[in-house]
Amino acid sequence: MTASPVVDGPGATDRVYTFCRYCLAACGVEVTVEGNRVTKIAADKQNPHSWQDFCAKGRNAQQLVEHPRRILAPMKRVGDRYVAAGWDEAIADISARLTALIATDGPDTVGAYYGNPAGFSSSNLIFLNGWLDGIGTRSRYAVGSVDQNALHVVAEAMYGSAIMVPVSDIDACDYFLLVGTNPAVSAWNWVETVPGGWRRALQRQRGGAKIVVVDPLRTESADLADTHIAVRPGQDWALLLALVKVILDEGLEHRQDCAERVNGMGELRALVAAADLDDLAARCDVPRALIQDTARDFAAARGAMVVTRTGVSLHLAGTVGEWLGHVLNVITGRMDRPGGRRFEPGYVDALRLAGLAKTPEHRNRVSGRPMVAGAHSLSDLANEIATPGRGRIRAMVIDAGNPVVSGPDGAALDRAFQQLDLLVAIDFVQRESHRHAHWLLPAVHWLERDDLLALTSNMHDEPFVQYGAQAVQPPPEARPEWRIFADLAIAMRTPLFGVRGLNGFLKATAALARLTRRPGLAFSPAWLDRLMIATSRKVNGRRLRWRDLVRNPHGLVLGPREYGHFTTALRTADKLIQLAPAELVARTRELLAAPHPVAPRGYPFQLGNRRHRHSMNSYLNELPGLHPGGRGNRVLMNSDDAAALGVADGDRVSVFSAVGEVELEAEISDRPRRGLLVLDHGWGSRVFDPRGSEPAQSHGVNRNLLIDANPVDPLSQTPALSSGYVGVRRCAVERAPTLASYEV
Ligand SMILES: Nc1nc2c(c(=O)[nH]1)N[C@H]1C(S)=C(S)[C@@H](COP(=O)(O)OP(=O)(O)OC[C@H]3O[C@@H](n4cnc5c(=O)[nH]c(N)nc54)[C@H](O)[C@@H]3O)O[C@H]1N2
Ligand SMILES: Nc1nc2c(c(=O)[nH]1)N[C@H]1C(S)=C(S)[C@@H](COP(=O)(O)OP(=O)(O)OC[C@H]3O[C@@H](n4cnc5c(=O)[nH]c(N)nc54)[C@H](O)[C@@H]3O)O[C@H]1N2
Ligand code: SF4
Ligand SMILES: [Mo]
Repeated sequence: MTASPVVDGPGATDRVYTFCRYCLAACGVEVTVEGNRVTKIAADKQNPHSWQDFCAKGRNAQQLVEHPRRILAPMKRVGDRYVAAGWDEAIADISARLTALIATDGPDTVGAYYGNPAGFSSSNLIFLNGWLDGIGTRSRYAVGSVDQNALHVVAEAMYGSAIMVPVSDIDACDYFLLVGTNPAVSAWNWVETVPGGWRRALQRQRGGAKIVVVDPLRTESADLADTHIAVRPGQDWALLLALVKVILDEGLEHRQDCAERVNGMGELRALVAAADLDDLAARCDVPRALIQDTARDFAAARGAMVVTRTGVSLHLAGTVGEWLGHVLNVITGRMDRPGGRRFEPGYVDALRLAGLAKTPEHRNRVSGRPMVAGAHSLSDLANEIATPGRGRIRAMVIDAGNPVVSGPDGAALDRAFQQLDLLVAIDFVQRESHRHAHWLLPAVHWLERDDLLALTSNMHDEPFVQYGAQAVQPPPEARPEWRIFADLAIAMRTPLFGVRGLNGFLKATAALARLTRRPGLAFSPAWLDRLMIATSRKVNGRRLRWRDLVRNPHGLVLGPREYGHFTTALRTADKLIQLAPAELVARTRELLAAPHPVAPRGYPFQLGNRRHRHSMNSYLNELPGLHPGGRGNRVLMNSDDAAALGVADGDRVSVFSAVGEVELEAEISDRPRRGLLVLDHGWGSRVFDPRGSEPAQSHGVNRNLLIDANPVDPLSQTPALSSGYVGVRRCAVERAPTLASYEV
């Protein structure tokens, strides 16, 4: 299907029903379009799945579409300026330069990084990987190492598939143990779609359910919780292991599930026997009695779930923390039971399809680290570019990402990008990570494209399908990523997906469309969407048809939530949940044997993170409709810590670590626990003006300049993004904001 916006009534004003693709909440939206301009975006109250949810980011989505600095045509760097060029020139130049590099240095010389928004397009990643497969490069980097890798590692080890993610069954839950998540702001999403999740949890609370929030910061979610546990940053693993220990020591486990559904109960018991409750309580700095009460209440609740998210994963022991969250759900019988965590099969068998994709195996030259979930760690990227030798990355494509800001030690990555022979950025505007780009390629916004997110249909908390319809036409020279990768593959004569003949097929359909003047004959990802539906699995006994999508622009709930799919979906050899995978047990023993955490000399604080309701990681925070003050981020300090250092609210302070330093305003509060500074990530990313000559704009500071890329969690390869050690001092003299740590 090409764009077939659903139009409500005749005339110049159209109404298109689609869904927001900024975050996984996937809120249904009603878009009012006048003459190819979006004039209003409202919540789609007729969306049967997500009608309760919507936020200002979705409401203002057209601001990015109409960004005054939007890249409208391919832009080529000439000296220190950019000039607009045509697509033919862009594709010919990029492909010639890549082909020449590969001829001398081999395929791994071409690297790619994709960021979070790439996953919200139905075709972007498929074609990015298809292109990289054709080239044969293993220099693949992704957002996972600064986001959800811990979950992939745990899901692979316990359930046999990196994408077998259990979803929250909120409306039957009586006890929510929320660890390292602030759903009041981030909309209950991290690899699951639970529209209105926080609102629904609060509704359960009004009916008697308990909400426990584990977070070193008293967040908006903690304010409304029944209990707030201010854990020491990075030590959730110790808290969760202690909870598991109390449950097993006191015989509170779900006997039947532990006997019939799991493998590894003996190893788990041996592990907890080796741990001491007082030692664990001291590590996470949570009173022993509170741990015991929490474990008993959790085990006794009728419906209960542990939810672990980025507050758990972005640390050096994040994978163990993530694992123990799953263990707690499994041993108390929460998997696939009302109020716990279900497996939603979705209308396509994503687990099977993911199993078919070939994932390259590779170890990085410099660190020797293998890939996790098909990609290397961002912590490795700067070294792989900067270190000479065969296999060195000399060309990079950044697809929908801002790794200098979202990853650790941005200054080192920025320096490395400057050394590249070729840097290509595919985005709407030129941000911090793109500043050394040789080519800026204009992308298409979700309001400008159709998406069927079939491969994440198993992440919705009820069986649901909606076609993400295009609302407006993109600027004439903007192109969807799939087309850029297909054109590059054709120009480089590298077979897409490594399959000979595919390039020729795409070329032939395009030629036929030109000849017959029927654009619909040219290949487009809509063909894949149709294929997904044609080969979809039955949901609630019913097979989906394409016309169901067309006739239901608000989306279609495909029947009630079902229980009972979890065990059949397991992809482990014995069809059991692997409760105690060897590498996780070994890593936990290592953590137990290590001394208790102490801050290094000179860096007595830990740097926590929070998100802003109106930002999406490093983007949307420059938009005046979302951030009217344009003020940027401030560092939140505990009032006792501030008093001890003589810092007052509004003072300028310098926050520094072994790798960087930033200067910004302090905000004094009793919300963070002592020893914690909280600085939201995503800020301090400049937006450049490649079409004009206006100065770069930026708000706030990039707190990830303070994060050492090493060490990493050995299992997820995630650095200590939310527990790095820092120092803070009051600035002696008032100075204008600086971008001190980048070489400007
Ligand atoms: N300290 C700390 N660091 C963190 C986190 C944290 O909590 N603390 N969170 C981490 C997490 S969870 C994430 S997901 C990452 C995010 O890391 P990234 O994904 O690398 O960064 P984003 O800020 O999401 O930048 C996305 C870029 O994609 C562009 N874009 C948006 N839509 C599209 C599109 O459709 N096509 C194209 N081509 N471009 C598009 C935007 O303009 C923007 O430049 O950051 C991580 N970093
Ligand atoms: N408004 C908004 N919504 C978003 C995003 C956004 O940028 N803005 N990003 C989206 C993305 S990409 C993602 S991945 C999700 C993330 O969703 P969440 O993981 O819920 O993200 P946060 O809101 O950052 O909540 C993480 C919480 O962990 C806490 N924390 C930090 N360190 C620790 C620790 O050691 N232990 C514990 N227990 N807690 C800790 C922080 O204080 C913070 O409150 O949100 C999505 N939704
Ligand atoms: S950004 Fe806001 S409107 Fe868009 S999907 Fe997420 S919560 Fe919904
Ligand atoms: Mo994320």
